[in-house]
Amino acid sequence: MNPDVFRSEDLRRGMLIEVQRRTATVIDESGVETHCAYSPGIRLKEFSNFAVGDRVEYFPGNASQEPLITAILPRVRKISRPGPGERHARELILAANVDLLVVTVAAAQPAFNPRFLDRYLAVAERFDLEALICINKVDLQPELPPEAAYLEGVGYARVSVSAETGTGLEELRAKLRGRLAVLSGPSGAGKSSLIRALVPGSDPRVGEVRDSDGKGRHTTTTSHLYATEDGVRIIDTPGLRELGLWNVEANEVAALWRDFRPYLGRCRFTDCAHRTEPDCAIRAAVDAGAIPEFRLVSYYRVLETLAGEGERP
Ligand SMILES: Nc1nc2c(ncn2[C@@H]2O[C@H](COP(=O)(O)OP(=O)(O)O)[C@@H](O)[C@H]2O)c(=O)[nH]1
Ligand SMILES: [Mg+2]
Ligand SMILES: [Zn+2]
Repeated sequence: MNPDVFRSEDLRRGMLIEVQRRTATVIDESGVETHCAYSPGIRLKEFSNFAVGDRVEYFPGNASQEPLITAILPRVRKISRPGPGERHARELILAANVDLLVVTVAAAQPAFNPRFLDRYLAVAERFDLEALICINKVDLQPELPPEAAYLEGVGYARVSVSAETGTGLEELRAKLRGRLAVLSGPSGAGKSSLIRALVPGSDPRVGEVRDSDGKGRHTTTTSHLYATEDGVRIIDTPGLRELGLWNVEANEVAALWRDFRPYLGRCRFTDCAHRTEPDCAIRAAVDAGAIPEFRLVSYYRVLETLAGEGERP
């Protein structure tokens, strides 16, 4: 790259909506997309460290110079996980600058399961993100599950929608507007269908629900940020879909359960795991009906996952 080819006043600012190995797509304020290469300086310093949602400075291109990303601007937040396989120690950034985690679960097909909600809400707490519970497929089951109503009571916002019929989508749009949201939730919950419904002209592949077990198939492969003219910006990332509590110690988990917090530090043992220890304040709260049993069960499931006992909902 020849620095004489463009002047600093030619540089613009935008946000990464898709990141590939050698190129990335940037969107500007007015929704114009530019496919850019990385300037050599950036590639050396920060190669493989860009994420969807990152704000960048870029040269939009001219007759003698292809579009180039020239700088990455400071991030306010990131969602990351350990890298795959032998690169485990290396951080993989799934999304940057996100300020809302949309936790999508189905009201039916697959059957409503509060454990998924609890896990993703814990992810939101872990990354210090606001969470929005999104109950999809209300066309199949319009009744609000009591567990979702309880979670609303402890302070999590909730919308009930149908990607199929359009119910609740306007309310969802209103809650997304002005935010940078990331879509999470188990396979088959309807994430791709919601993107298609929210973002005109988008085409995330929508999986089939397998008849045998009712679970959806994995179809999304790369993270993508979808932006609409009416101010909705939402990231679909495969890395978050199955779940993610990474780099969390067992003794940090209980604090991710928002309703457990008032009781923490009140158990007889300071290192109480709230399992079988005597005089446990959390279990006492469950026994007294102040915390519903399902919250304790999903907390135990996450502890088991961390202990390497495998993942199950
Ligand atoms: N009845 C009904 N089916 C839906 C709704 N949203 C998605 N589906 C179906 O659920 C299945 C999984 O949807 P998909 O968007 O691929 O889920 P994802 O795995 O979370 O991306 C597909 O067969 C969709 O057609 C909905 O609101 N109502
Ligand atoms: Mg999908
Ligand atoms: Zn305890």
